[in-house]
Amino acid sequence: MTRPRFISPNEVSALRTNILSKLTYAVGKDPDNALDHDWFQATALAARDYIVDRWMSRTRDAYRTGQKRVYYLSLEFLIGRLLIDSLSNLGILEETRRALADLGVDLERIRGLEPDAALGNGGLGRLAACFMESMATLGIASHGYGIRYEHGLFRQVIADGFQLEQPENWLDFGNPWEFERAEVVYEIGFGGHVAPYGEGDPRRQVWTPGERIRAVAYDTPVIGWGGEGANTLRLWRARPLEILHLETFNAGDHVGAVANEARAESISRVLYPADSSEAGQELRLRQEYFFVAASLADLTRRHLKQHNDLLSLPEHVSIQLNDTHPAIAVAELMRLLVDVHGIPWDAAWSTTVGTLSYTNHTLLPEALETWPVQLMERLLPRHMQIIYLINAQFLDSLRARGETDGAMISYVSLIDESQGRRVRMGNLAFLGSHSINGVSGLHTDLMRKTVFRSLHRLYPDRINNKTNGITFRRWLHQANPALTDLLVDTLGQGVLHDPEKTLPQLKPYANDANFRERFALQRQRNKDTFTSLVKQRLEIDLDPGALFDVQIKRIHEYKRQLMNLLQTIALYQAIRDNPNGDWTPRVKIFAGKAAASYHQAKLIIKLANDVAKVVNNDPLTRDLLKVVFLPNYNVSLAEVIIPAADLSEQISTAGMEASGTSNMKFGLNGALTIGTLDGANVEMCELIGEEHMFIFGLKAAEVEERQRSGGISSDIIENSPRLAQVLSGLRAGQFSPDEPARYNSLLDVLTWHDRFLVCADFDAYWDAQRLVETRWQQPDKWWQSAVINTSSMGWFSSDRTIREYATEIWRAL
Ligand code: 26V
Repeated sequence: MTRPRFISPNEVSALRTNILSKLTYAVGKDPDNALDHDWFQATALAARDYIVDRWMSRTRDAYRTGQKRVYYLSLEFLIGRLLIDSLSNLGILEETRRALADLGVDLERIRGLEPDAALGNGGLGRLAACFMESMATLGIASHGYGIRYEHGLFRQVIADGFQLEQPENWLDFGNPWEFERAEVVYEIGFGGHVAPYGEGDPRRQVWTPGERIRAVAYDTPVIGWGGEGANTLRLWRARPLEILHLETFNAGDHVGAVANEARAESISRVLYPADSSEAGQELRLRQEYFFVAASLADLTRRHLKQHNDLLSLPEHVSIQLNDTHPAIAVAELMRLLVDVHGIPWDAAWSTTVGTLSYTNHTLLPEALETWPVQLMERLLPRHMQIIYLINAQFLDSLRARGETDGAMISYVSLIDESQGRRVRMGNLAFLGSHSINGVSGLHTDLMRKTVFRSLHRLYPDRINNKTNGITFRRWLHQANPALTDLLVDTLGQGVLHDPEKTLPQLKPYANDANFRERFALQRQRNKDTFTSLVKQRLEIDLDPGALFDVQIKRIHEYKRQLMNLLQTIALYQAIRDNPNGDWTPRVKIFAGKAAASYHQAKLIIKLANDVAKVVNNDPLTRDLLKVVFLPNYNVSLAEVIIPAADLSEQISTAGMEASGTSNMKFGLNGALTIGTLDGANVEMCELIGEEHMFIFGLKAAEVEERQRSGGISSDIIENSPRLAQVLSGLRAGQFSPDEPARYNSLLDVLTWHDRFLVCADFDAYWDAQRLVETRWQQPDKWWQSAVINTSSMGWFSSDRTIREYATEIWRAL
């Protein structure tokens, strides 16, 4: 297949020379002694040179044209590996492969040596990474701002079926993609005291922090598709003002002399490995303020250099807050405008609101951020004052409008008085932004009706929807070259450049038996690759002809991996009861990490491993059912699993998954979805057609209705013999003979506090799974649906999502 070319003709030999020269002069190795890792470094550095040329010319253009700038503030960027991404976007992947082959090096072998940049927990962080790539592709002048965590998301090790967390040391061998900017440094303050500025508006104050640290910039260029656009991901590292306290050292206290350093650096030491637990820890708040303060200082400096007036900020700058994690930006921007630059309060407020916009990613009450007022007062005394001022102004305006409903007023207040006094970061982000968006149609609708219902009534134009998307460059071109080749063969190169327009043209091929066969063949190759990976990592033999049924995502009760496992047990019991029945051979594949402190989620991982142990060793079911839990789920593993999946499990309790993005990745790669009408599944269903998916279960409105009755499931269990049998097997220790009571807590929750309605949806899920089998047994129909899935996914390109942000929120295109 011919791939687009973006660089000069003699590229293979030029690349070979460049790689060799990097190996010699940058890595310091002789080709004869170079290890694979050295070759990886040399190749990455050579690729980086090509990126840098474009990056610099893009950066110059952005200055010259005065293009509007977009800043994406996110505590997470789940980037994964960059080598293939960069080569592929530059259009030199095949050329590099050949250049390396000439040097006796296999690109496939060295690509696996790059550590994943796992600077995120899950969907929210991966979305930020997809967005960065799309913004570069669309030529939007943007910066991502975040933290350069020394340790990304923990490495998950499974020992005796339990999750253990180990530190992830992604920087151990250096990071060839980044540039340290030792000269781009800002001082960040904490604590201290606040005093009036002097005469004039008392709302202007002077903050004297009691503690200061430094934020140092590290830049990673992000190259867009076609190598045209390139933007910057600027991550901050925390450093002490003074590394070594010489007096202390000289006095003989050698450890105390570097205490400063340890305290400052702890801020960028590690990514918070939870995606929904009670926030409230001081270090997390320090992280949030640290990166927001550094980013705002940096972007206002850049703005002033070009426009020398901060009142024009909204005209030239858009700042997108990725969830409430950077919401302190509302108070920090006010502080910069009012205290530092002397701008009158009201003008500062409209500048702030005109510049900021906020994306909400969850409605789960336990994941909505609030901070204790006391902690805020201690760590960020000036910001707390500003928050009080914003609140007072807001509540006064409500009273002036004649609002008298006390319950409503206390609900929209920035201060939650119900459980100790806490600052509601969601309300702060809402008031300080001109746009508040959800990430799927259903989610946005629920935002208007639930968490933000009162604020929505007060500001009916602010909430809007931007359904998530994924970058096809990573999730199709790189992850699934076999399918990509087939699509290019069939539809031409246009499918690479403009899949939104071109992919729908694939639809008629669903009825072409010859095409379906080719489509099934690429899947089979991916399944073979995955089968060898499982054999190599877990010593489990899979039948590559079986139906590969996959659920990979963070482990969370609302995502209902437990419901999937209970089904697996039900199926196992049913096969055992009738081993000669007409069963469809299946492999149930799971992967995902649980927050270290999330007990129930960790127990679900243990259950998956316990079930696997029993099922995989039962000679009666051996050829029909296998269960696999792959340790250490990350972006790179997803890139191997998704192209090999036949069935995608998207089975969250309706109304709880804001969007989901793996649902889109699976659909694009031609897997069929079994799922609830939740998040972006709803839009997928509209575009793909319900007949090509397996939709089941309670709808969001029904969930809400049923939850009001309290989550007692004993009657449901009584009326479902299949579920009852599963639960009594578990209760009797069928999967934990060494500790029969191991799952009692899970069972009790299911029976008496089934908040996620696992029991209520169990039978409907069983029936949907039987329809899956019926379809699988008719390959023509299965592959017809698979092709229709792929052909319908063009709209879910993150280019579409970013175009919507750019035109409707940022006004940057
Ligand atoms: C919350 C917290 C709170 C405690 C400290 C650490 C932490 C880290 C992350 C979060 C945010 C969780 C929200 C989230 O990840 N939402 C996911 O966003 C995806 C992209 O929009 C979306 O597809 C998923 O449905 C949604 O769950």
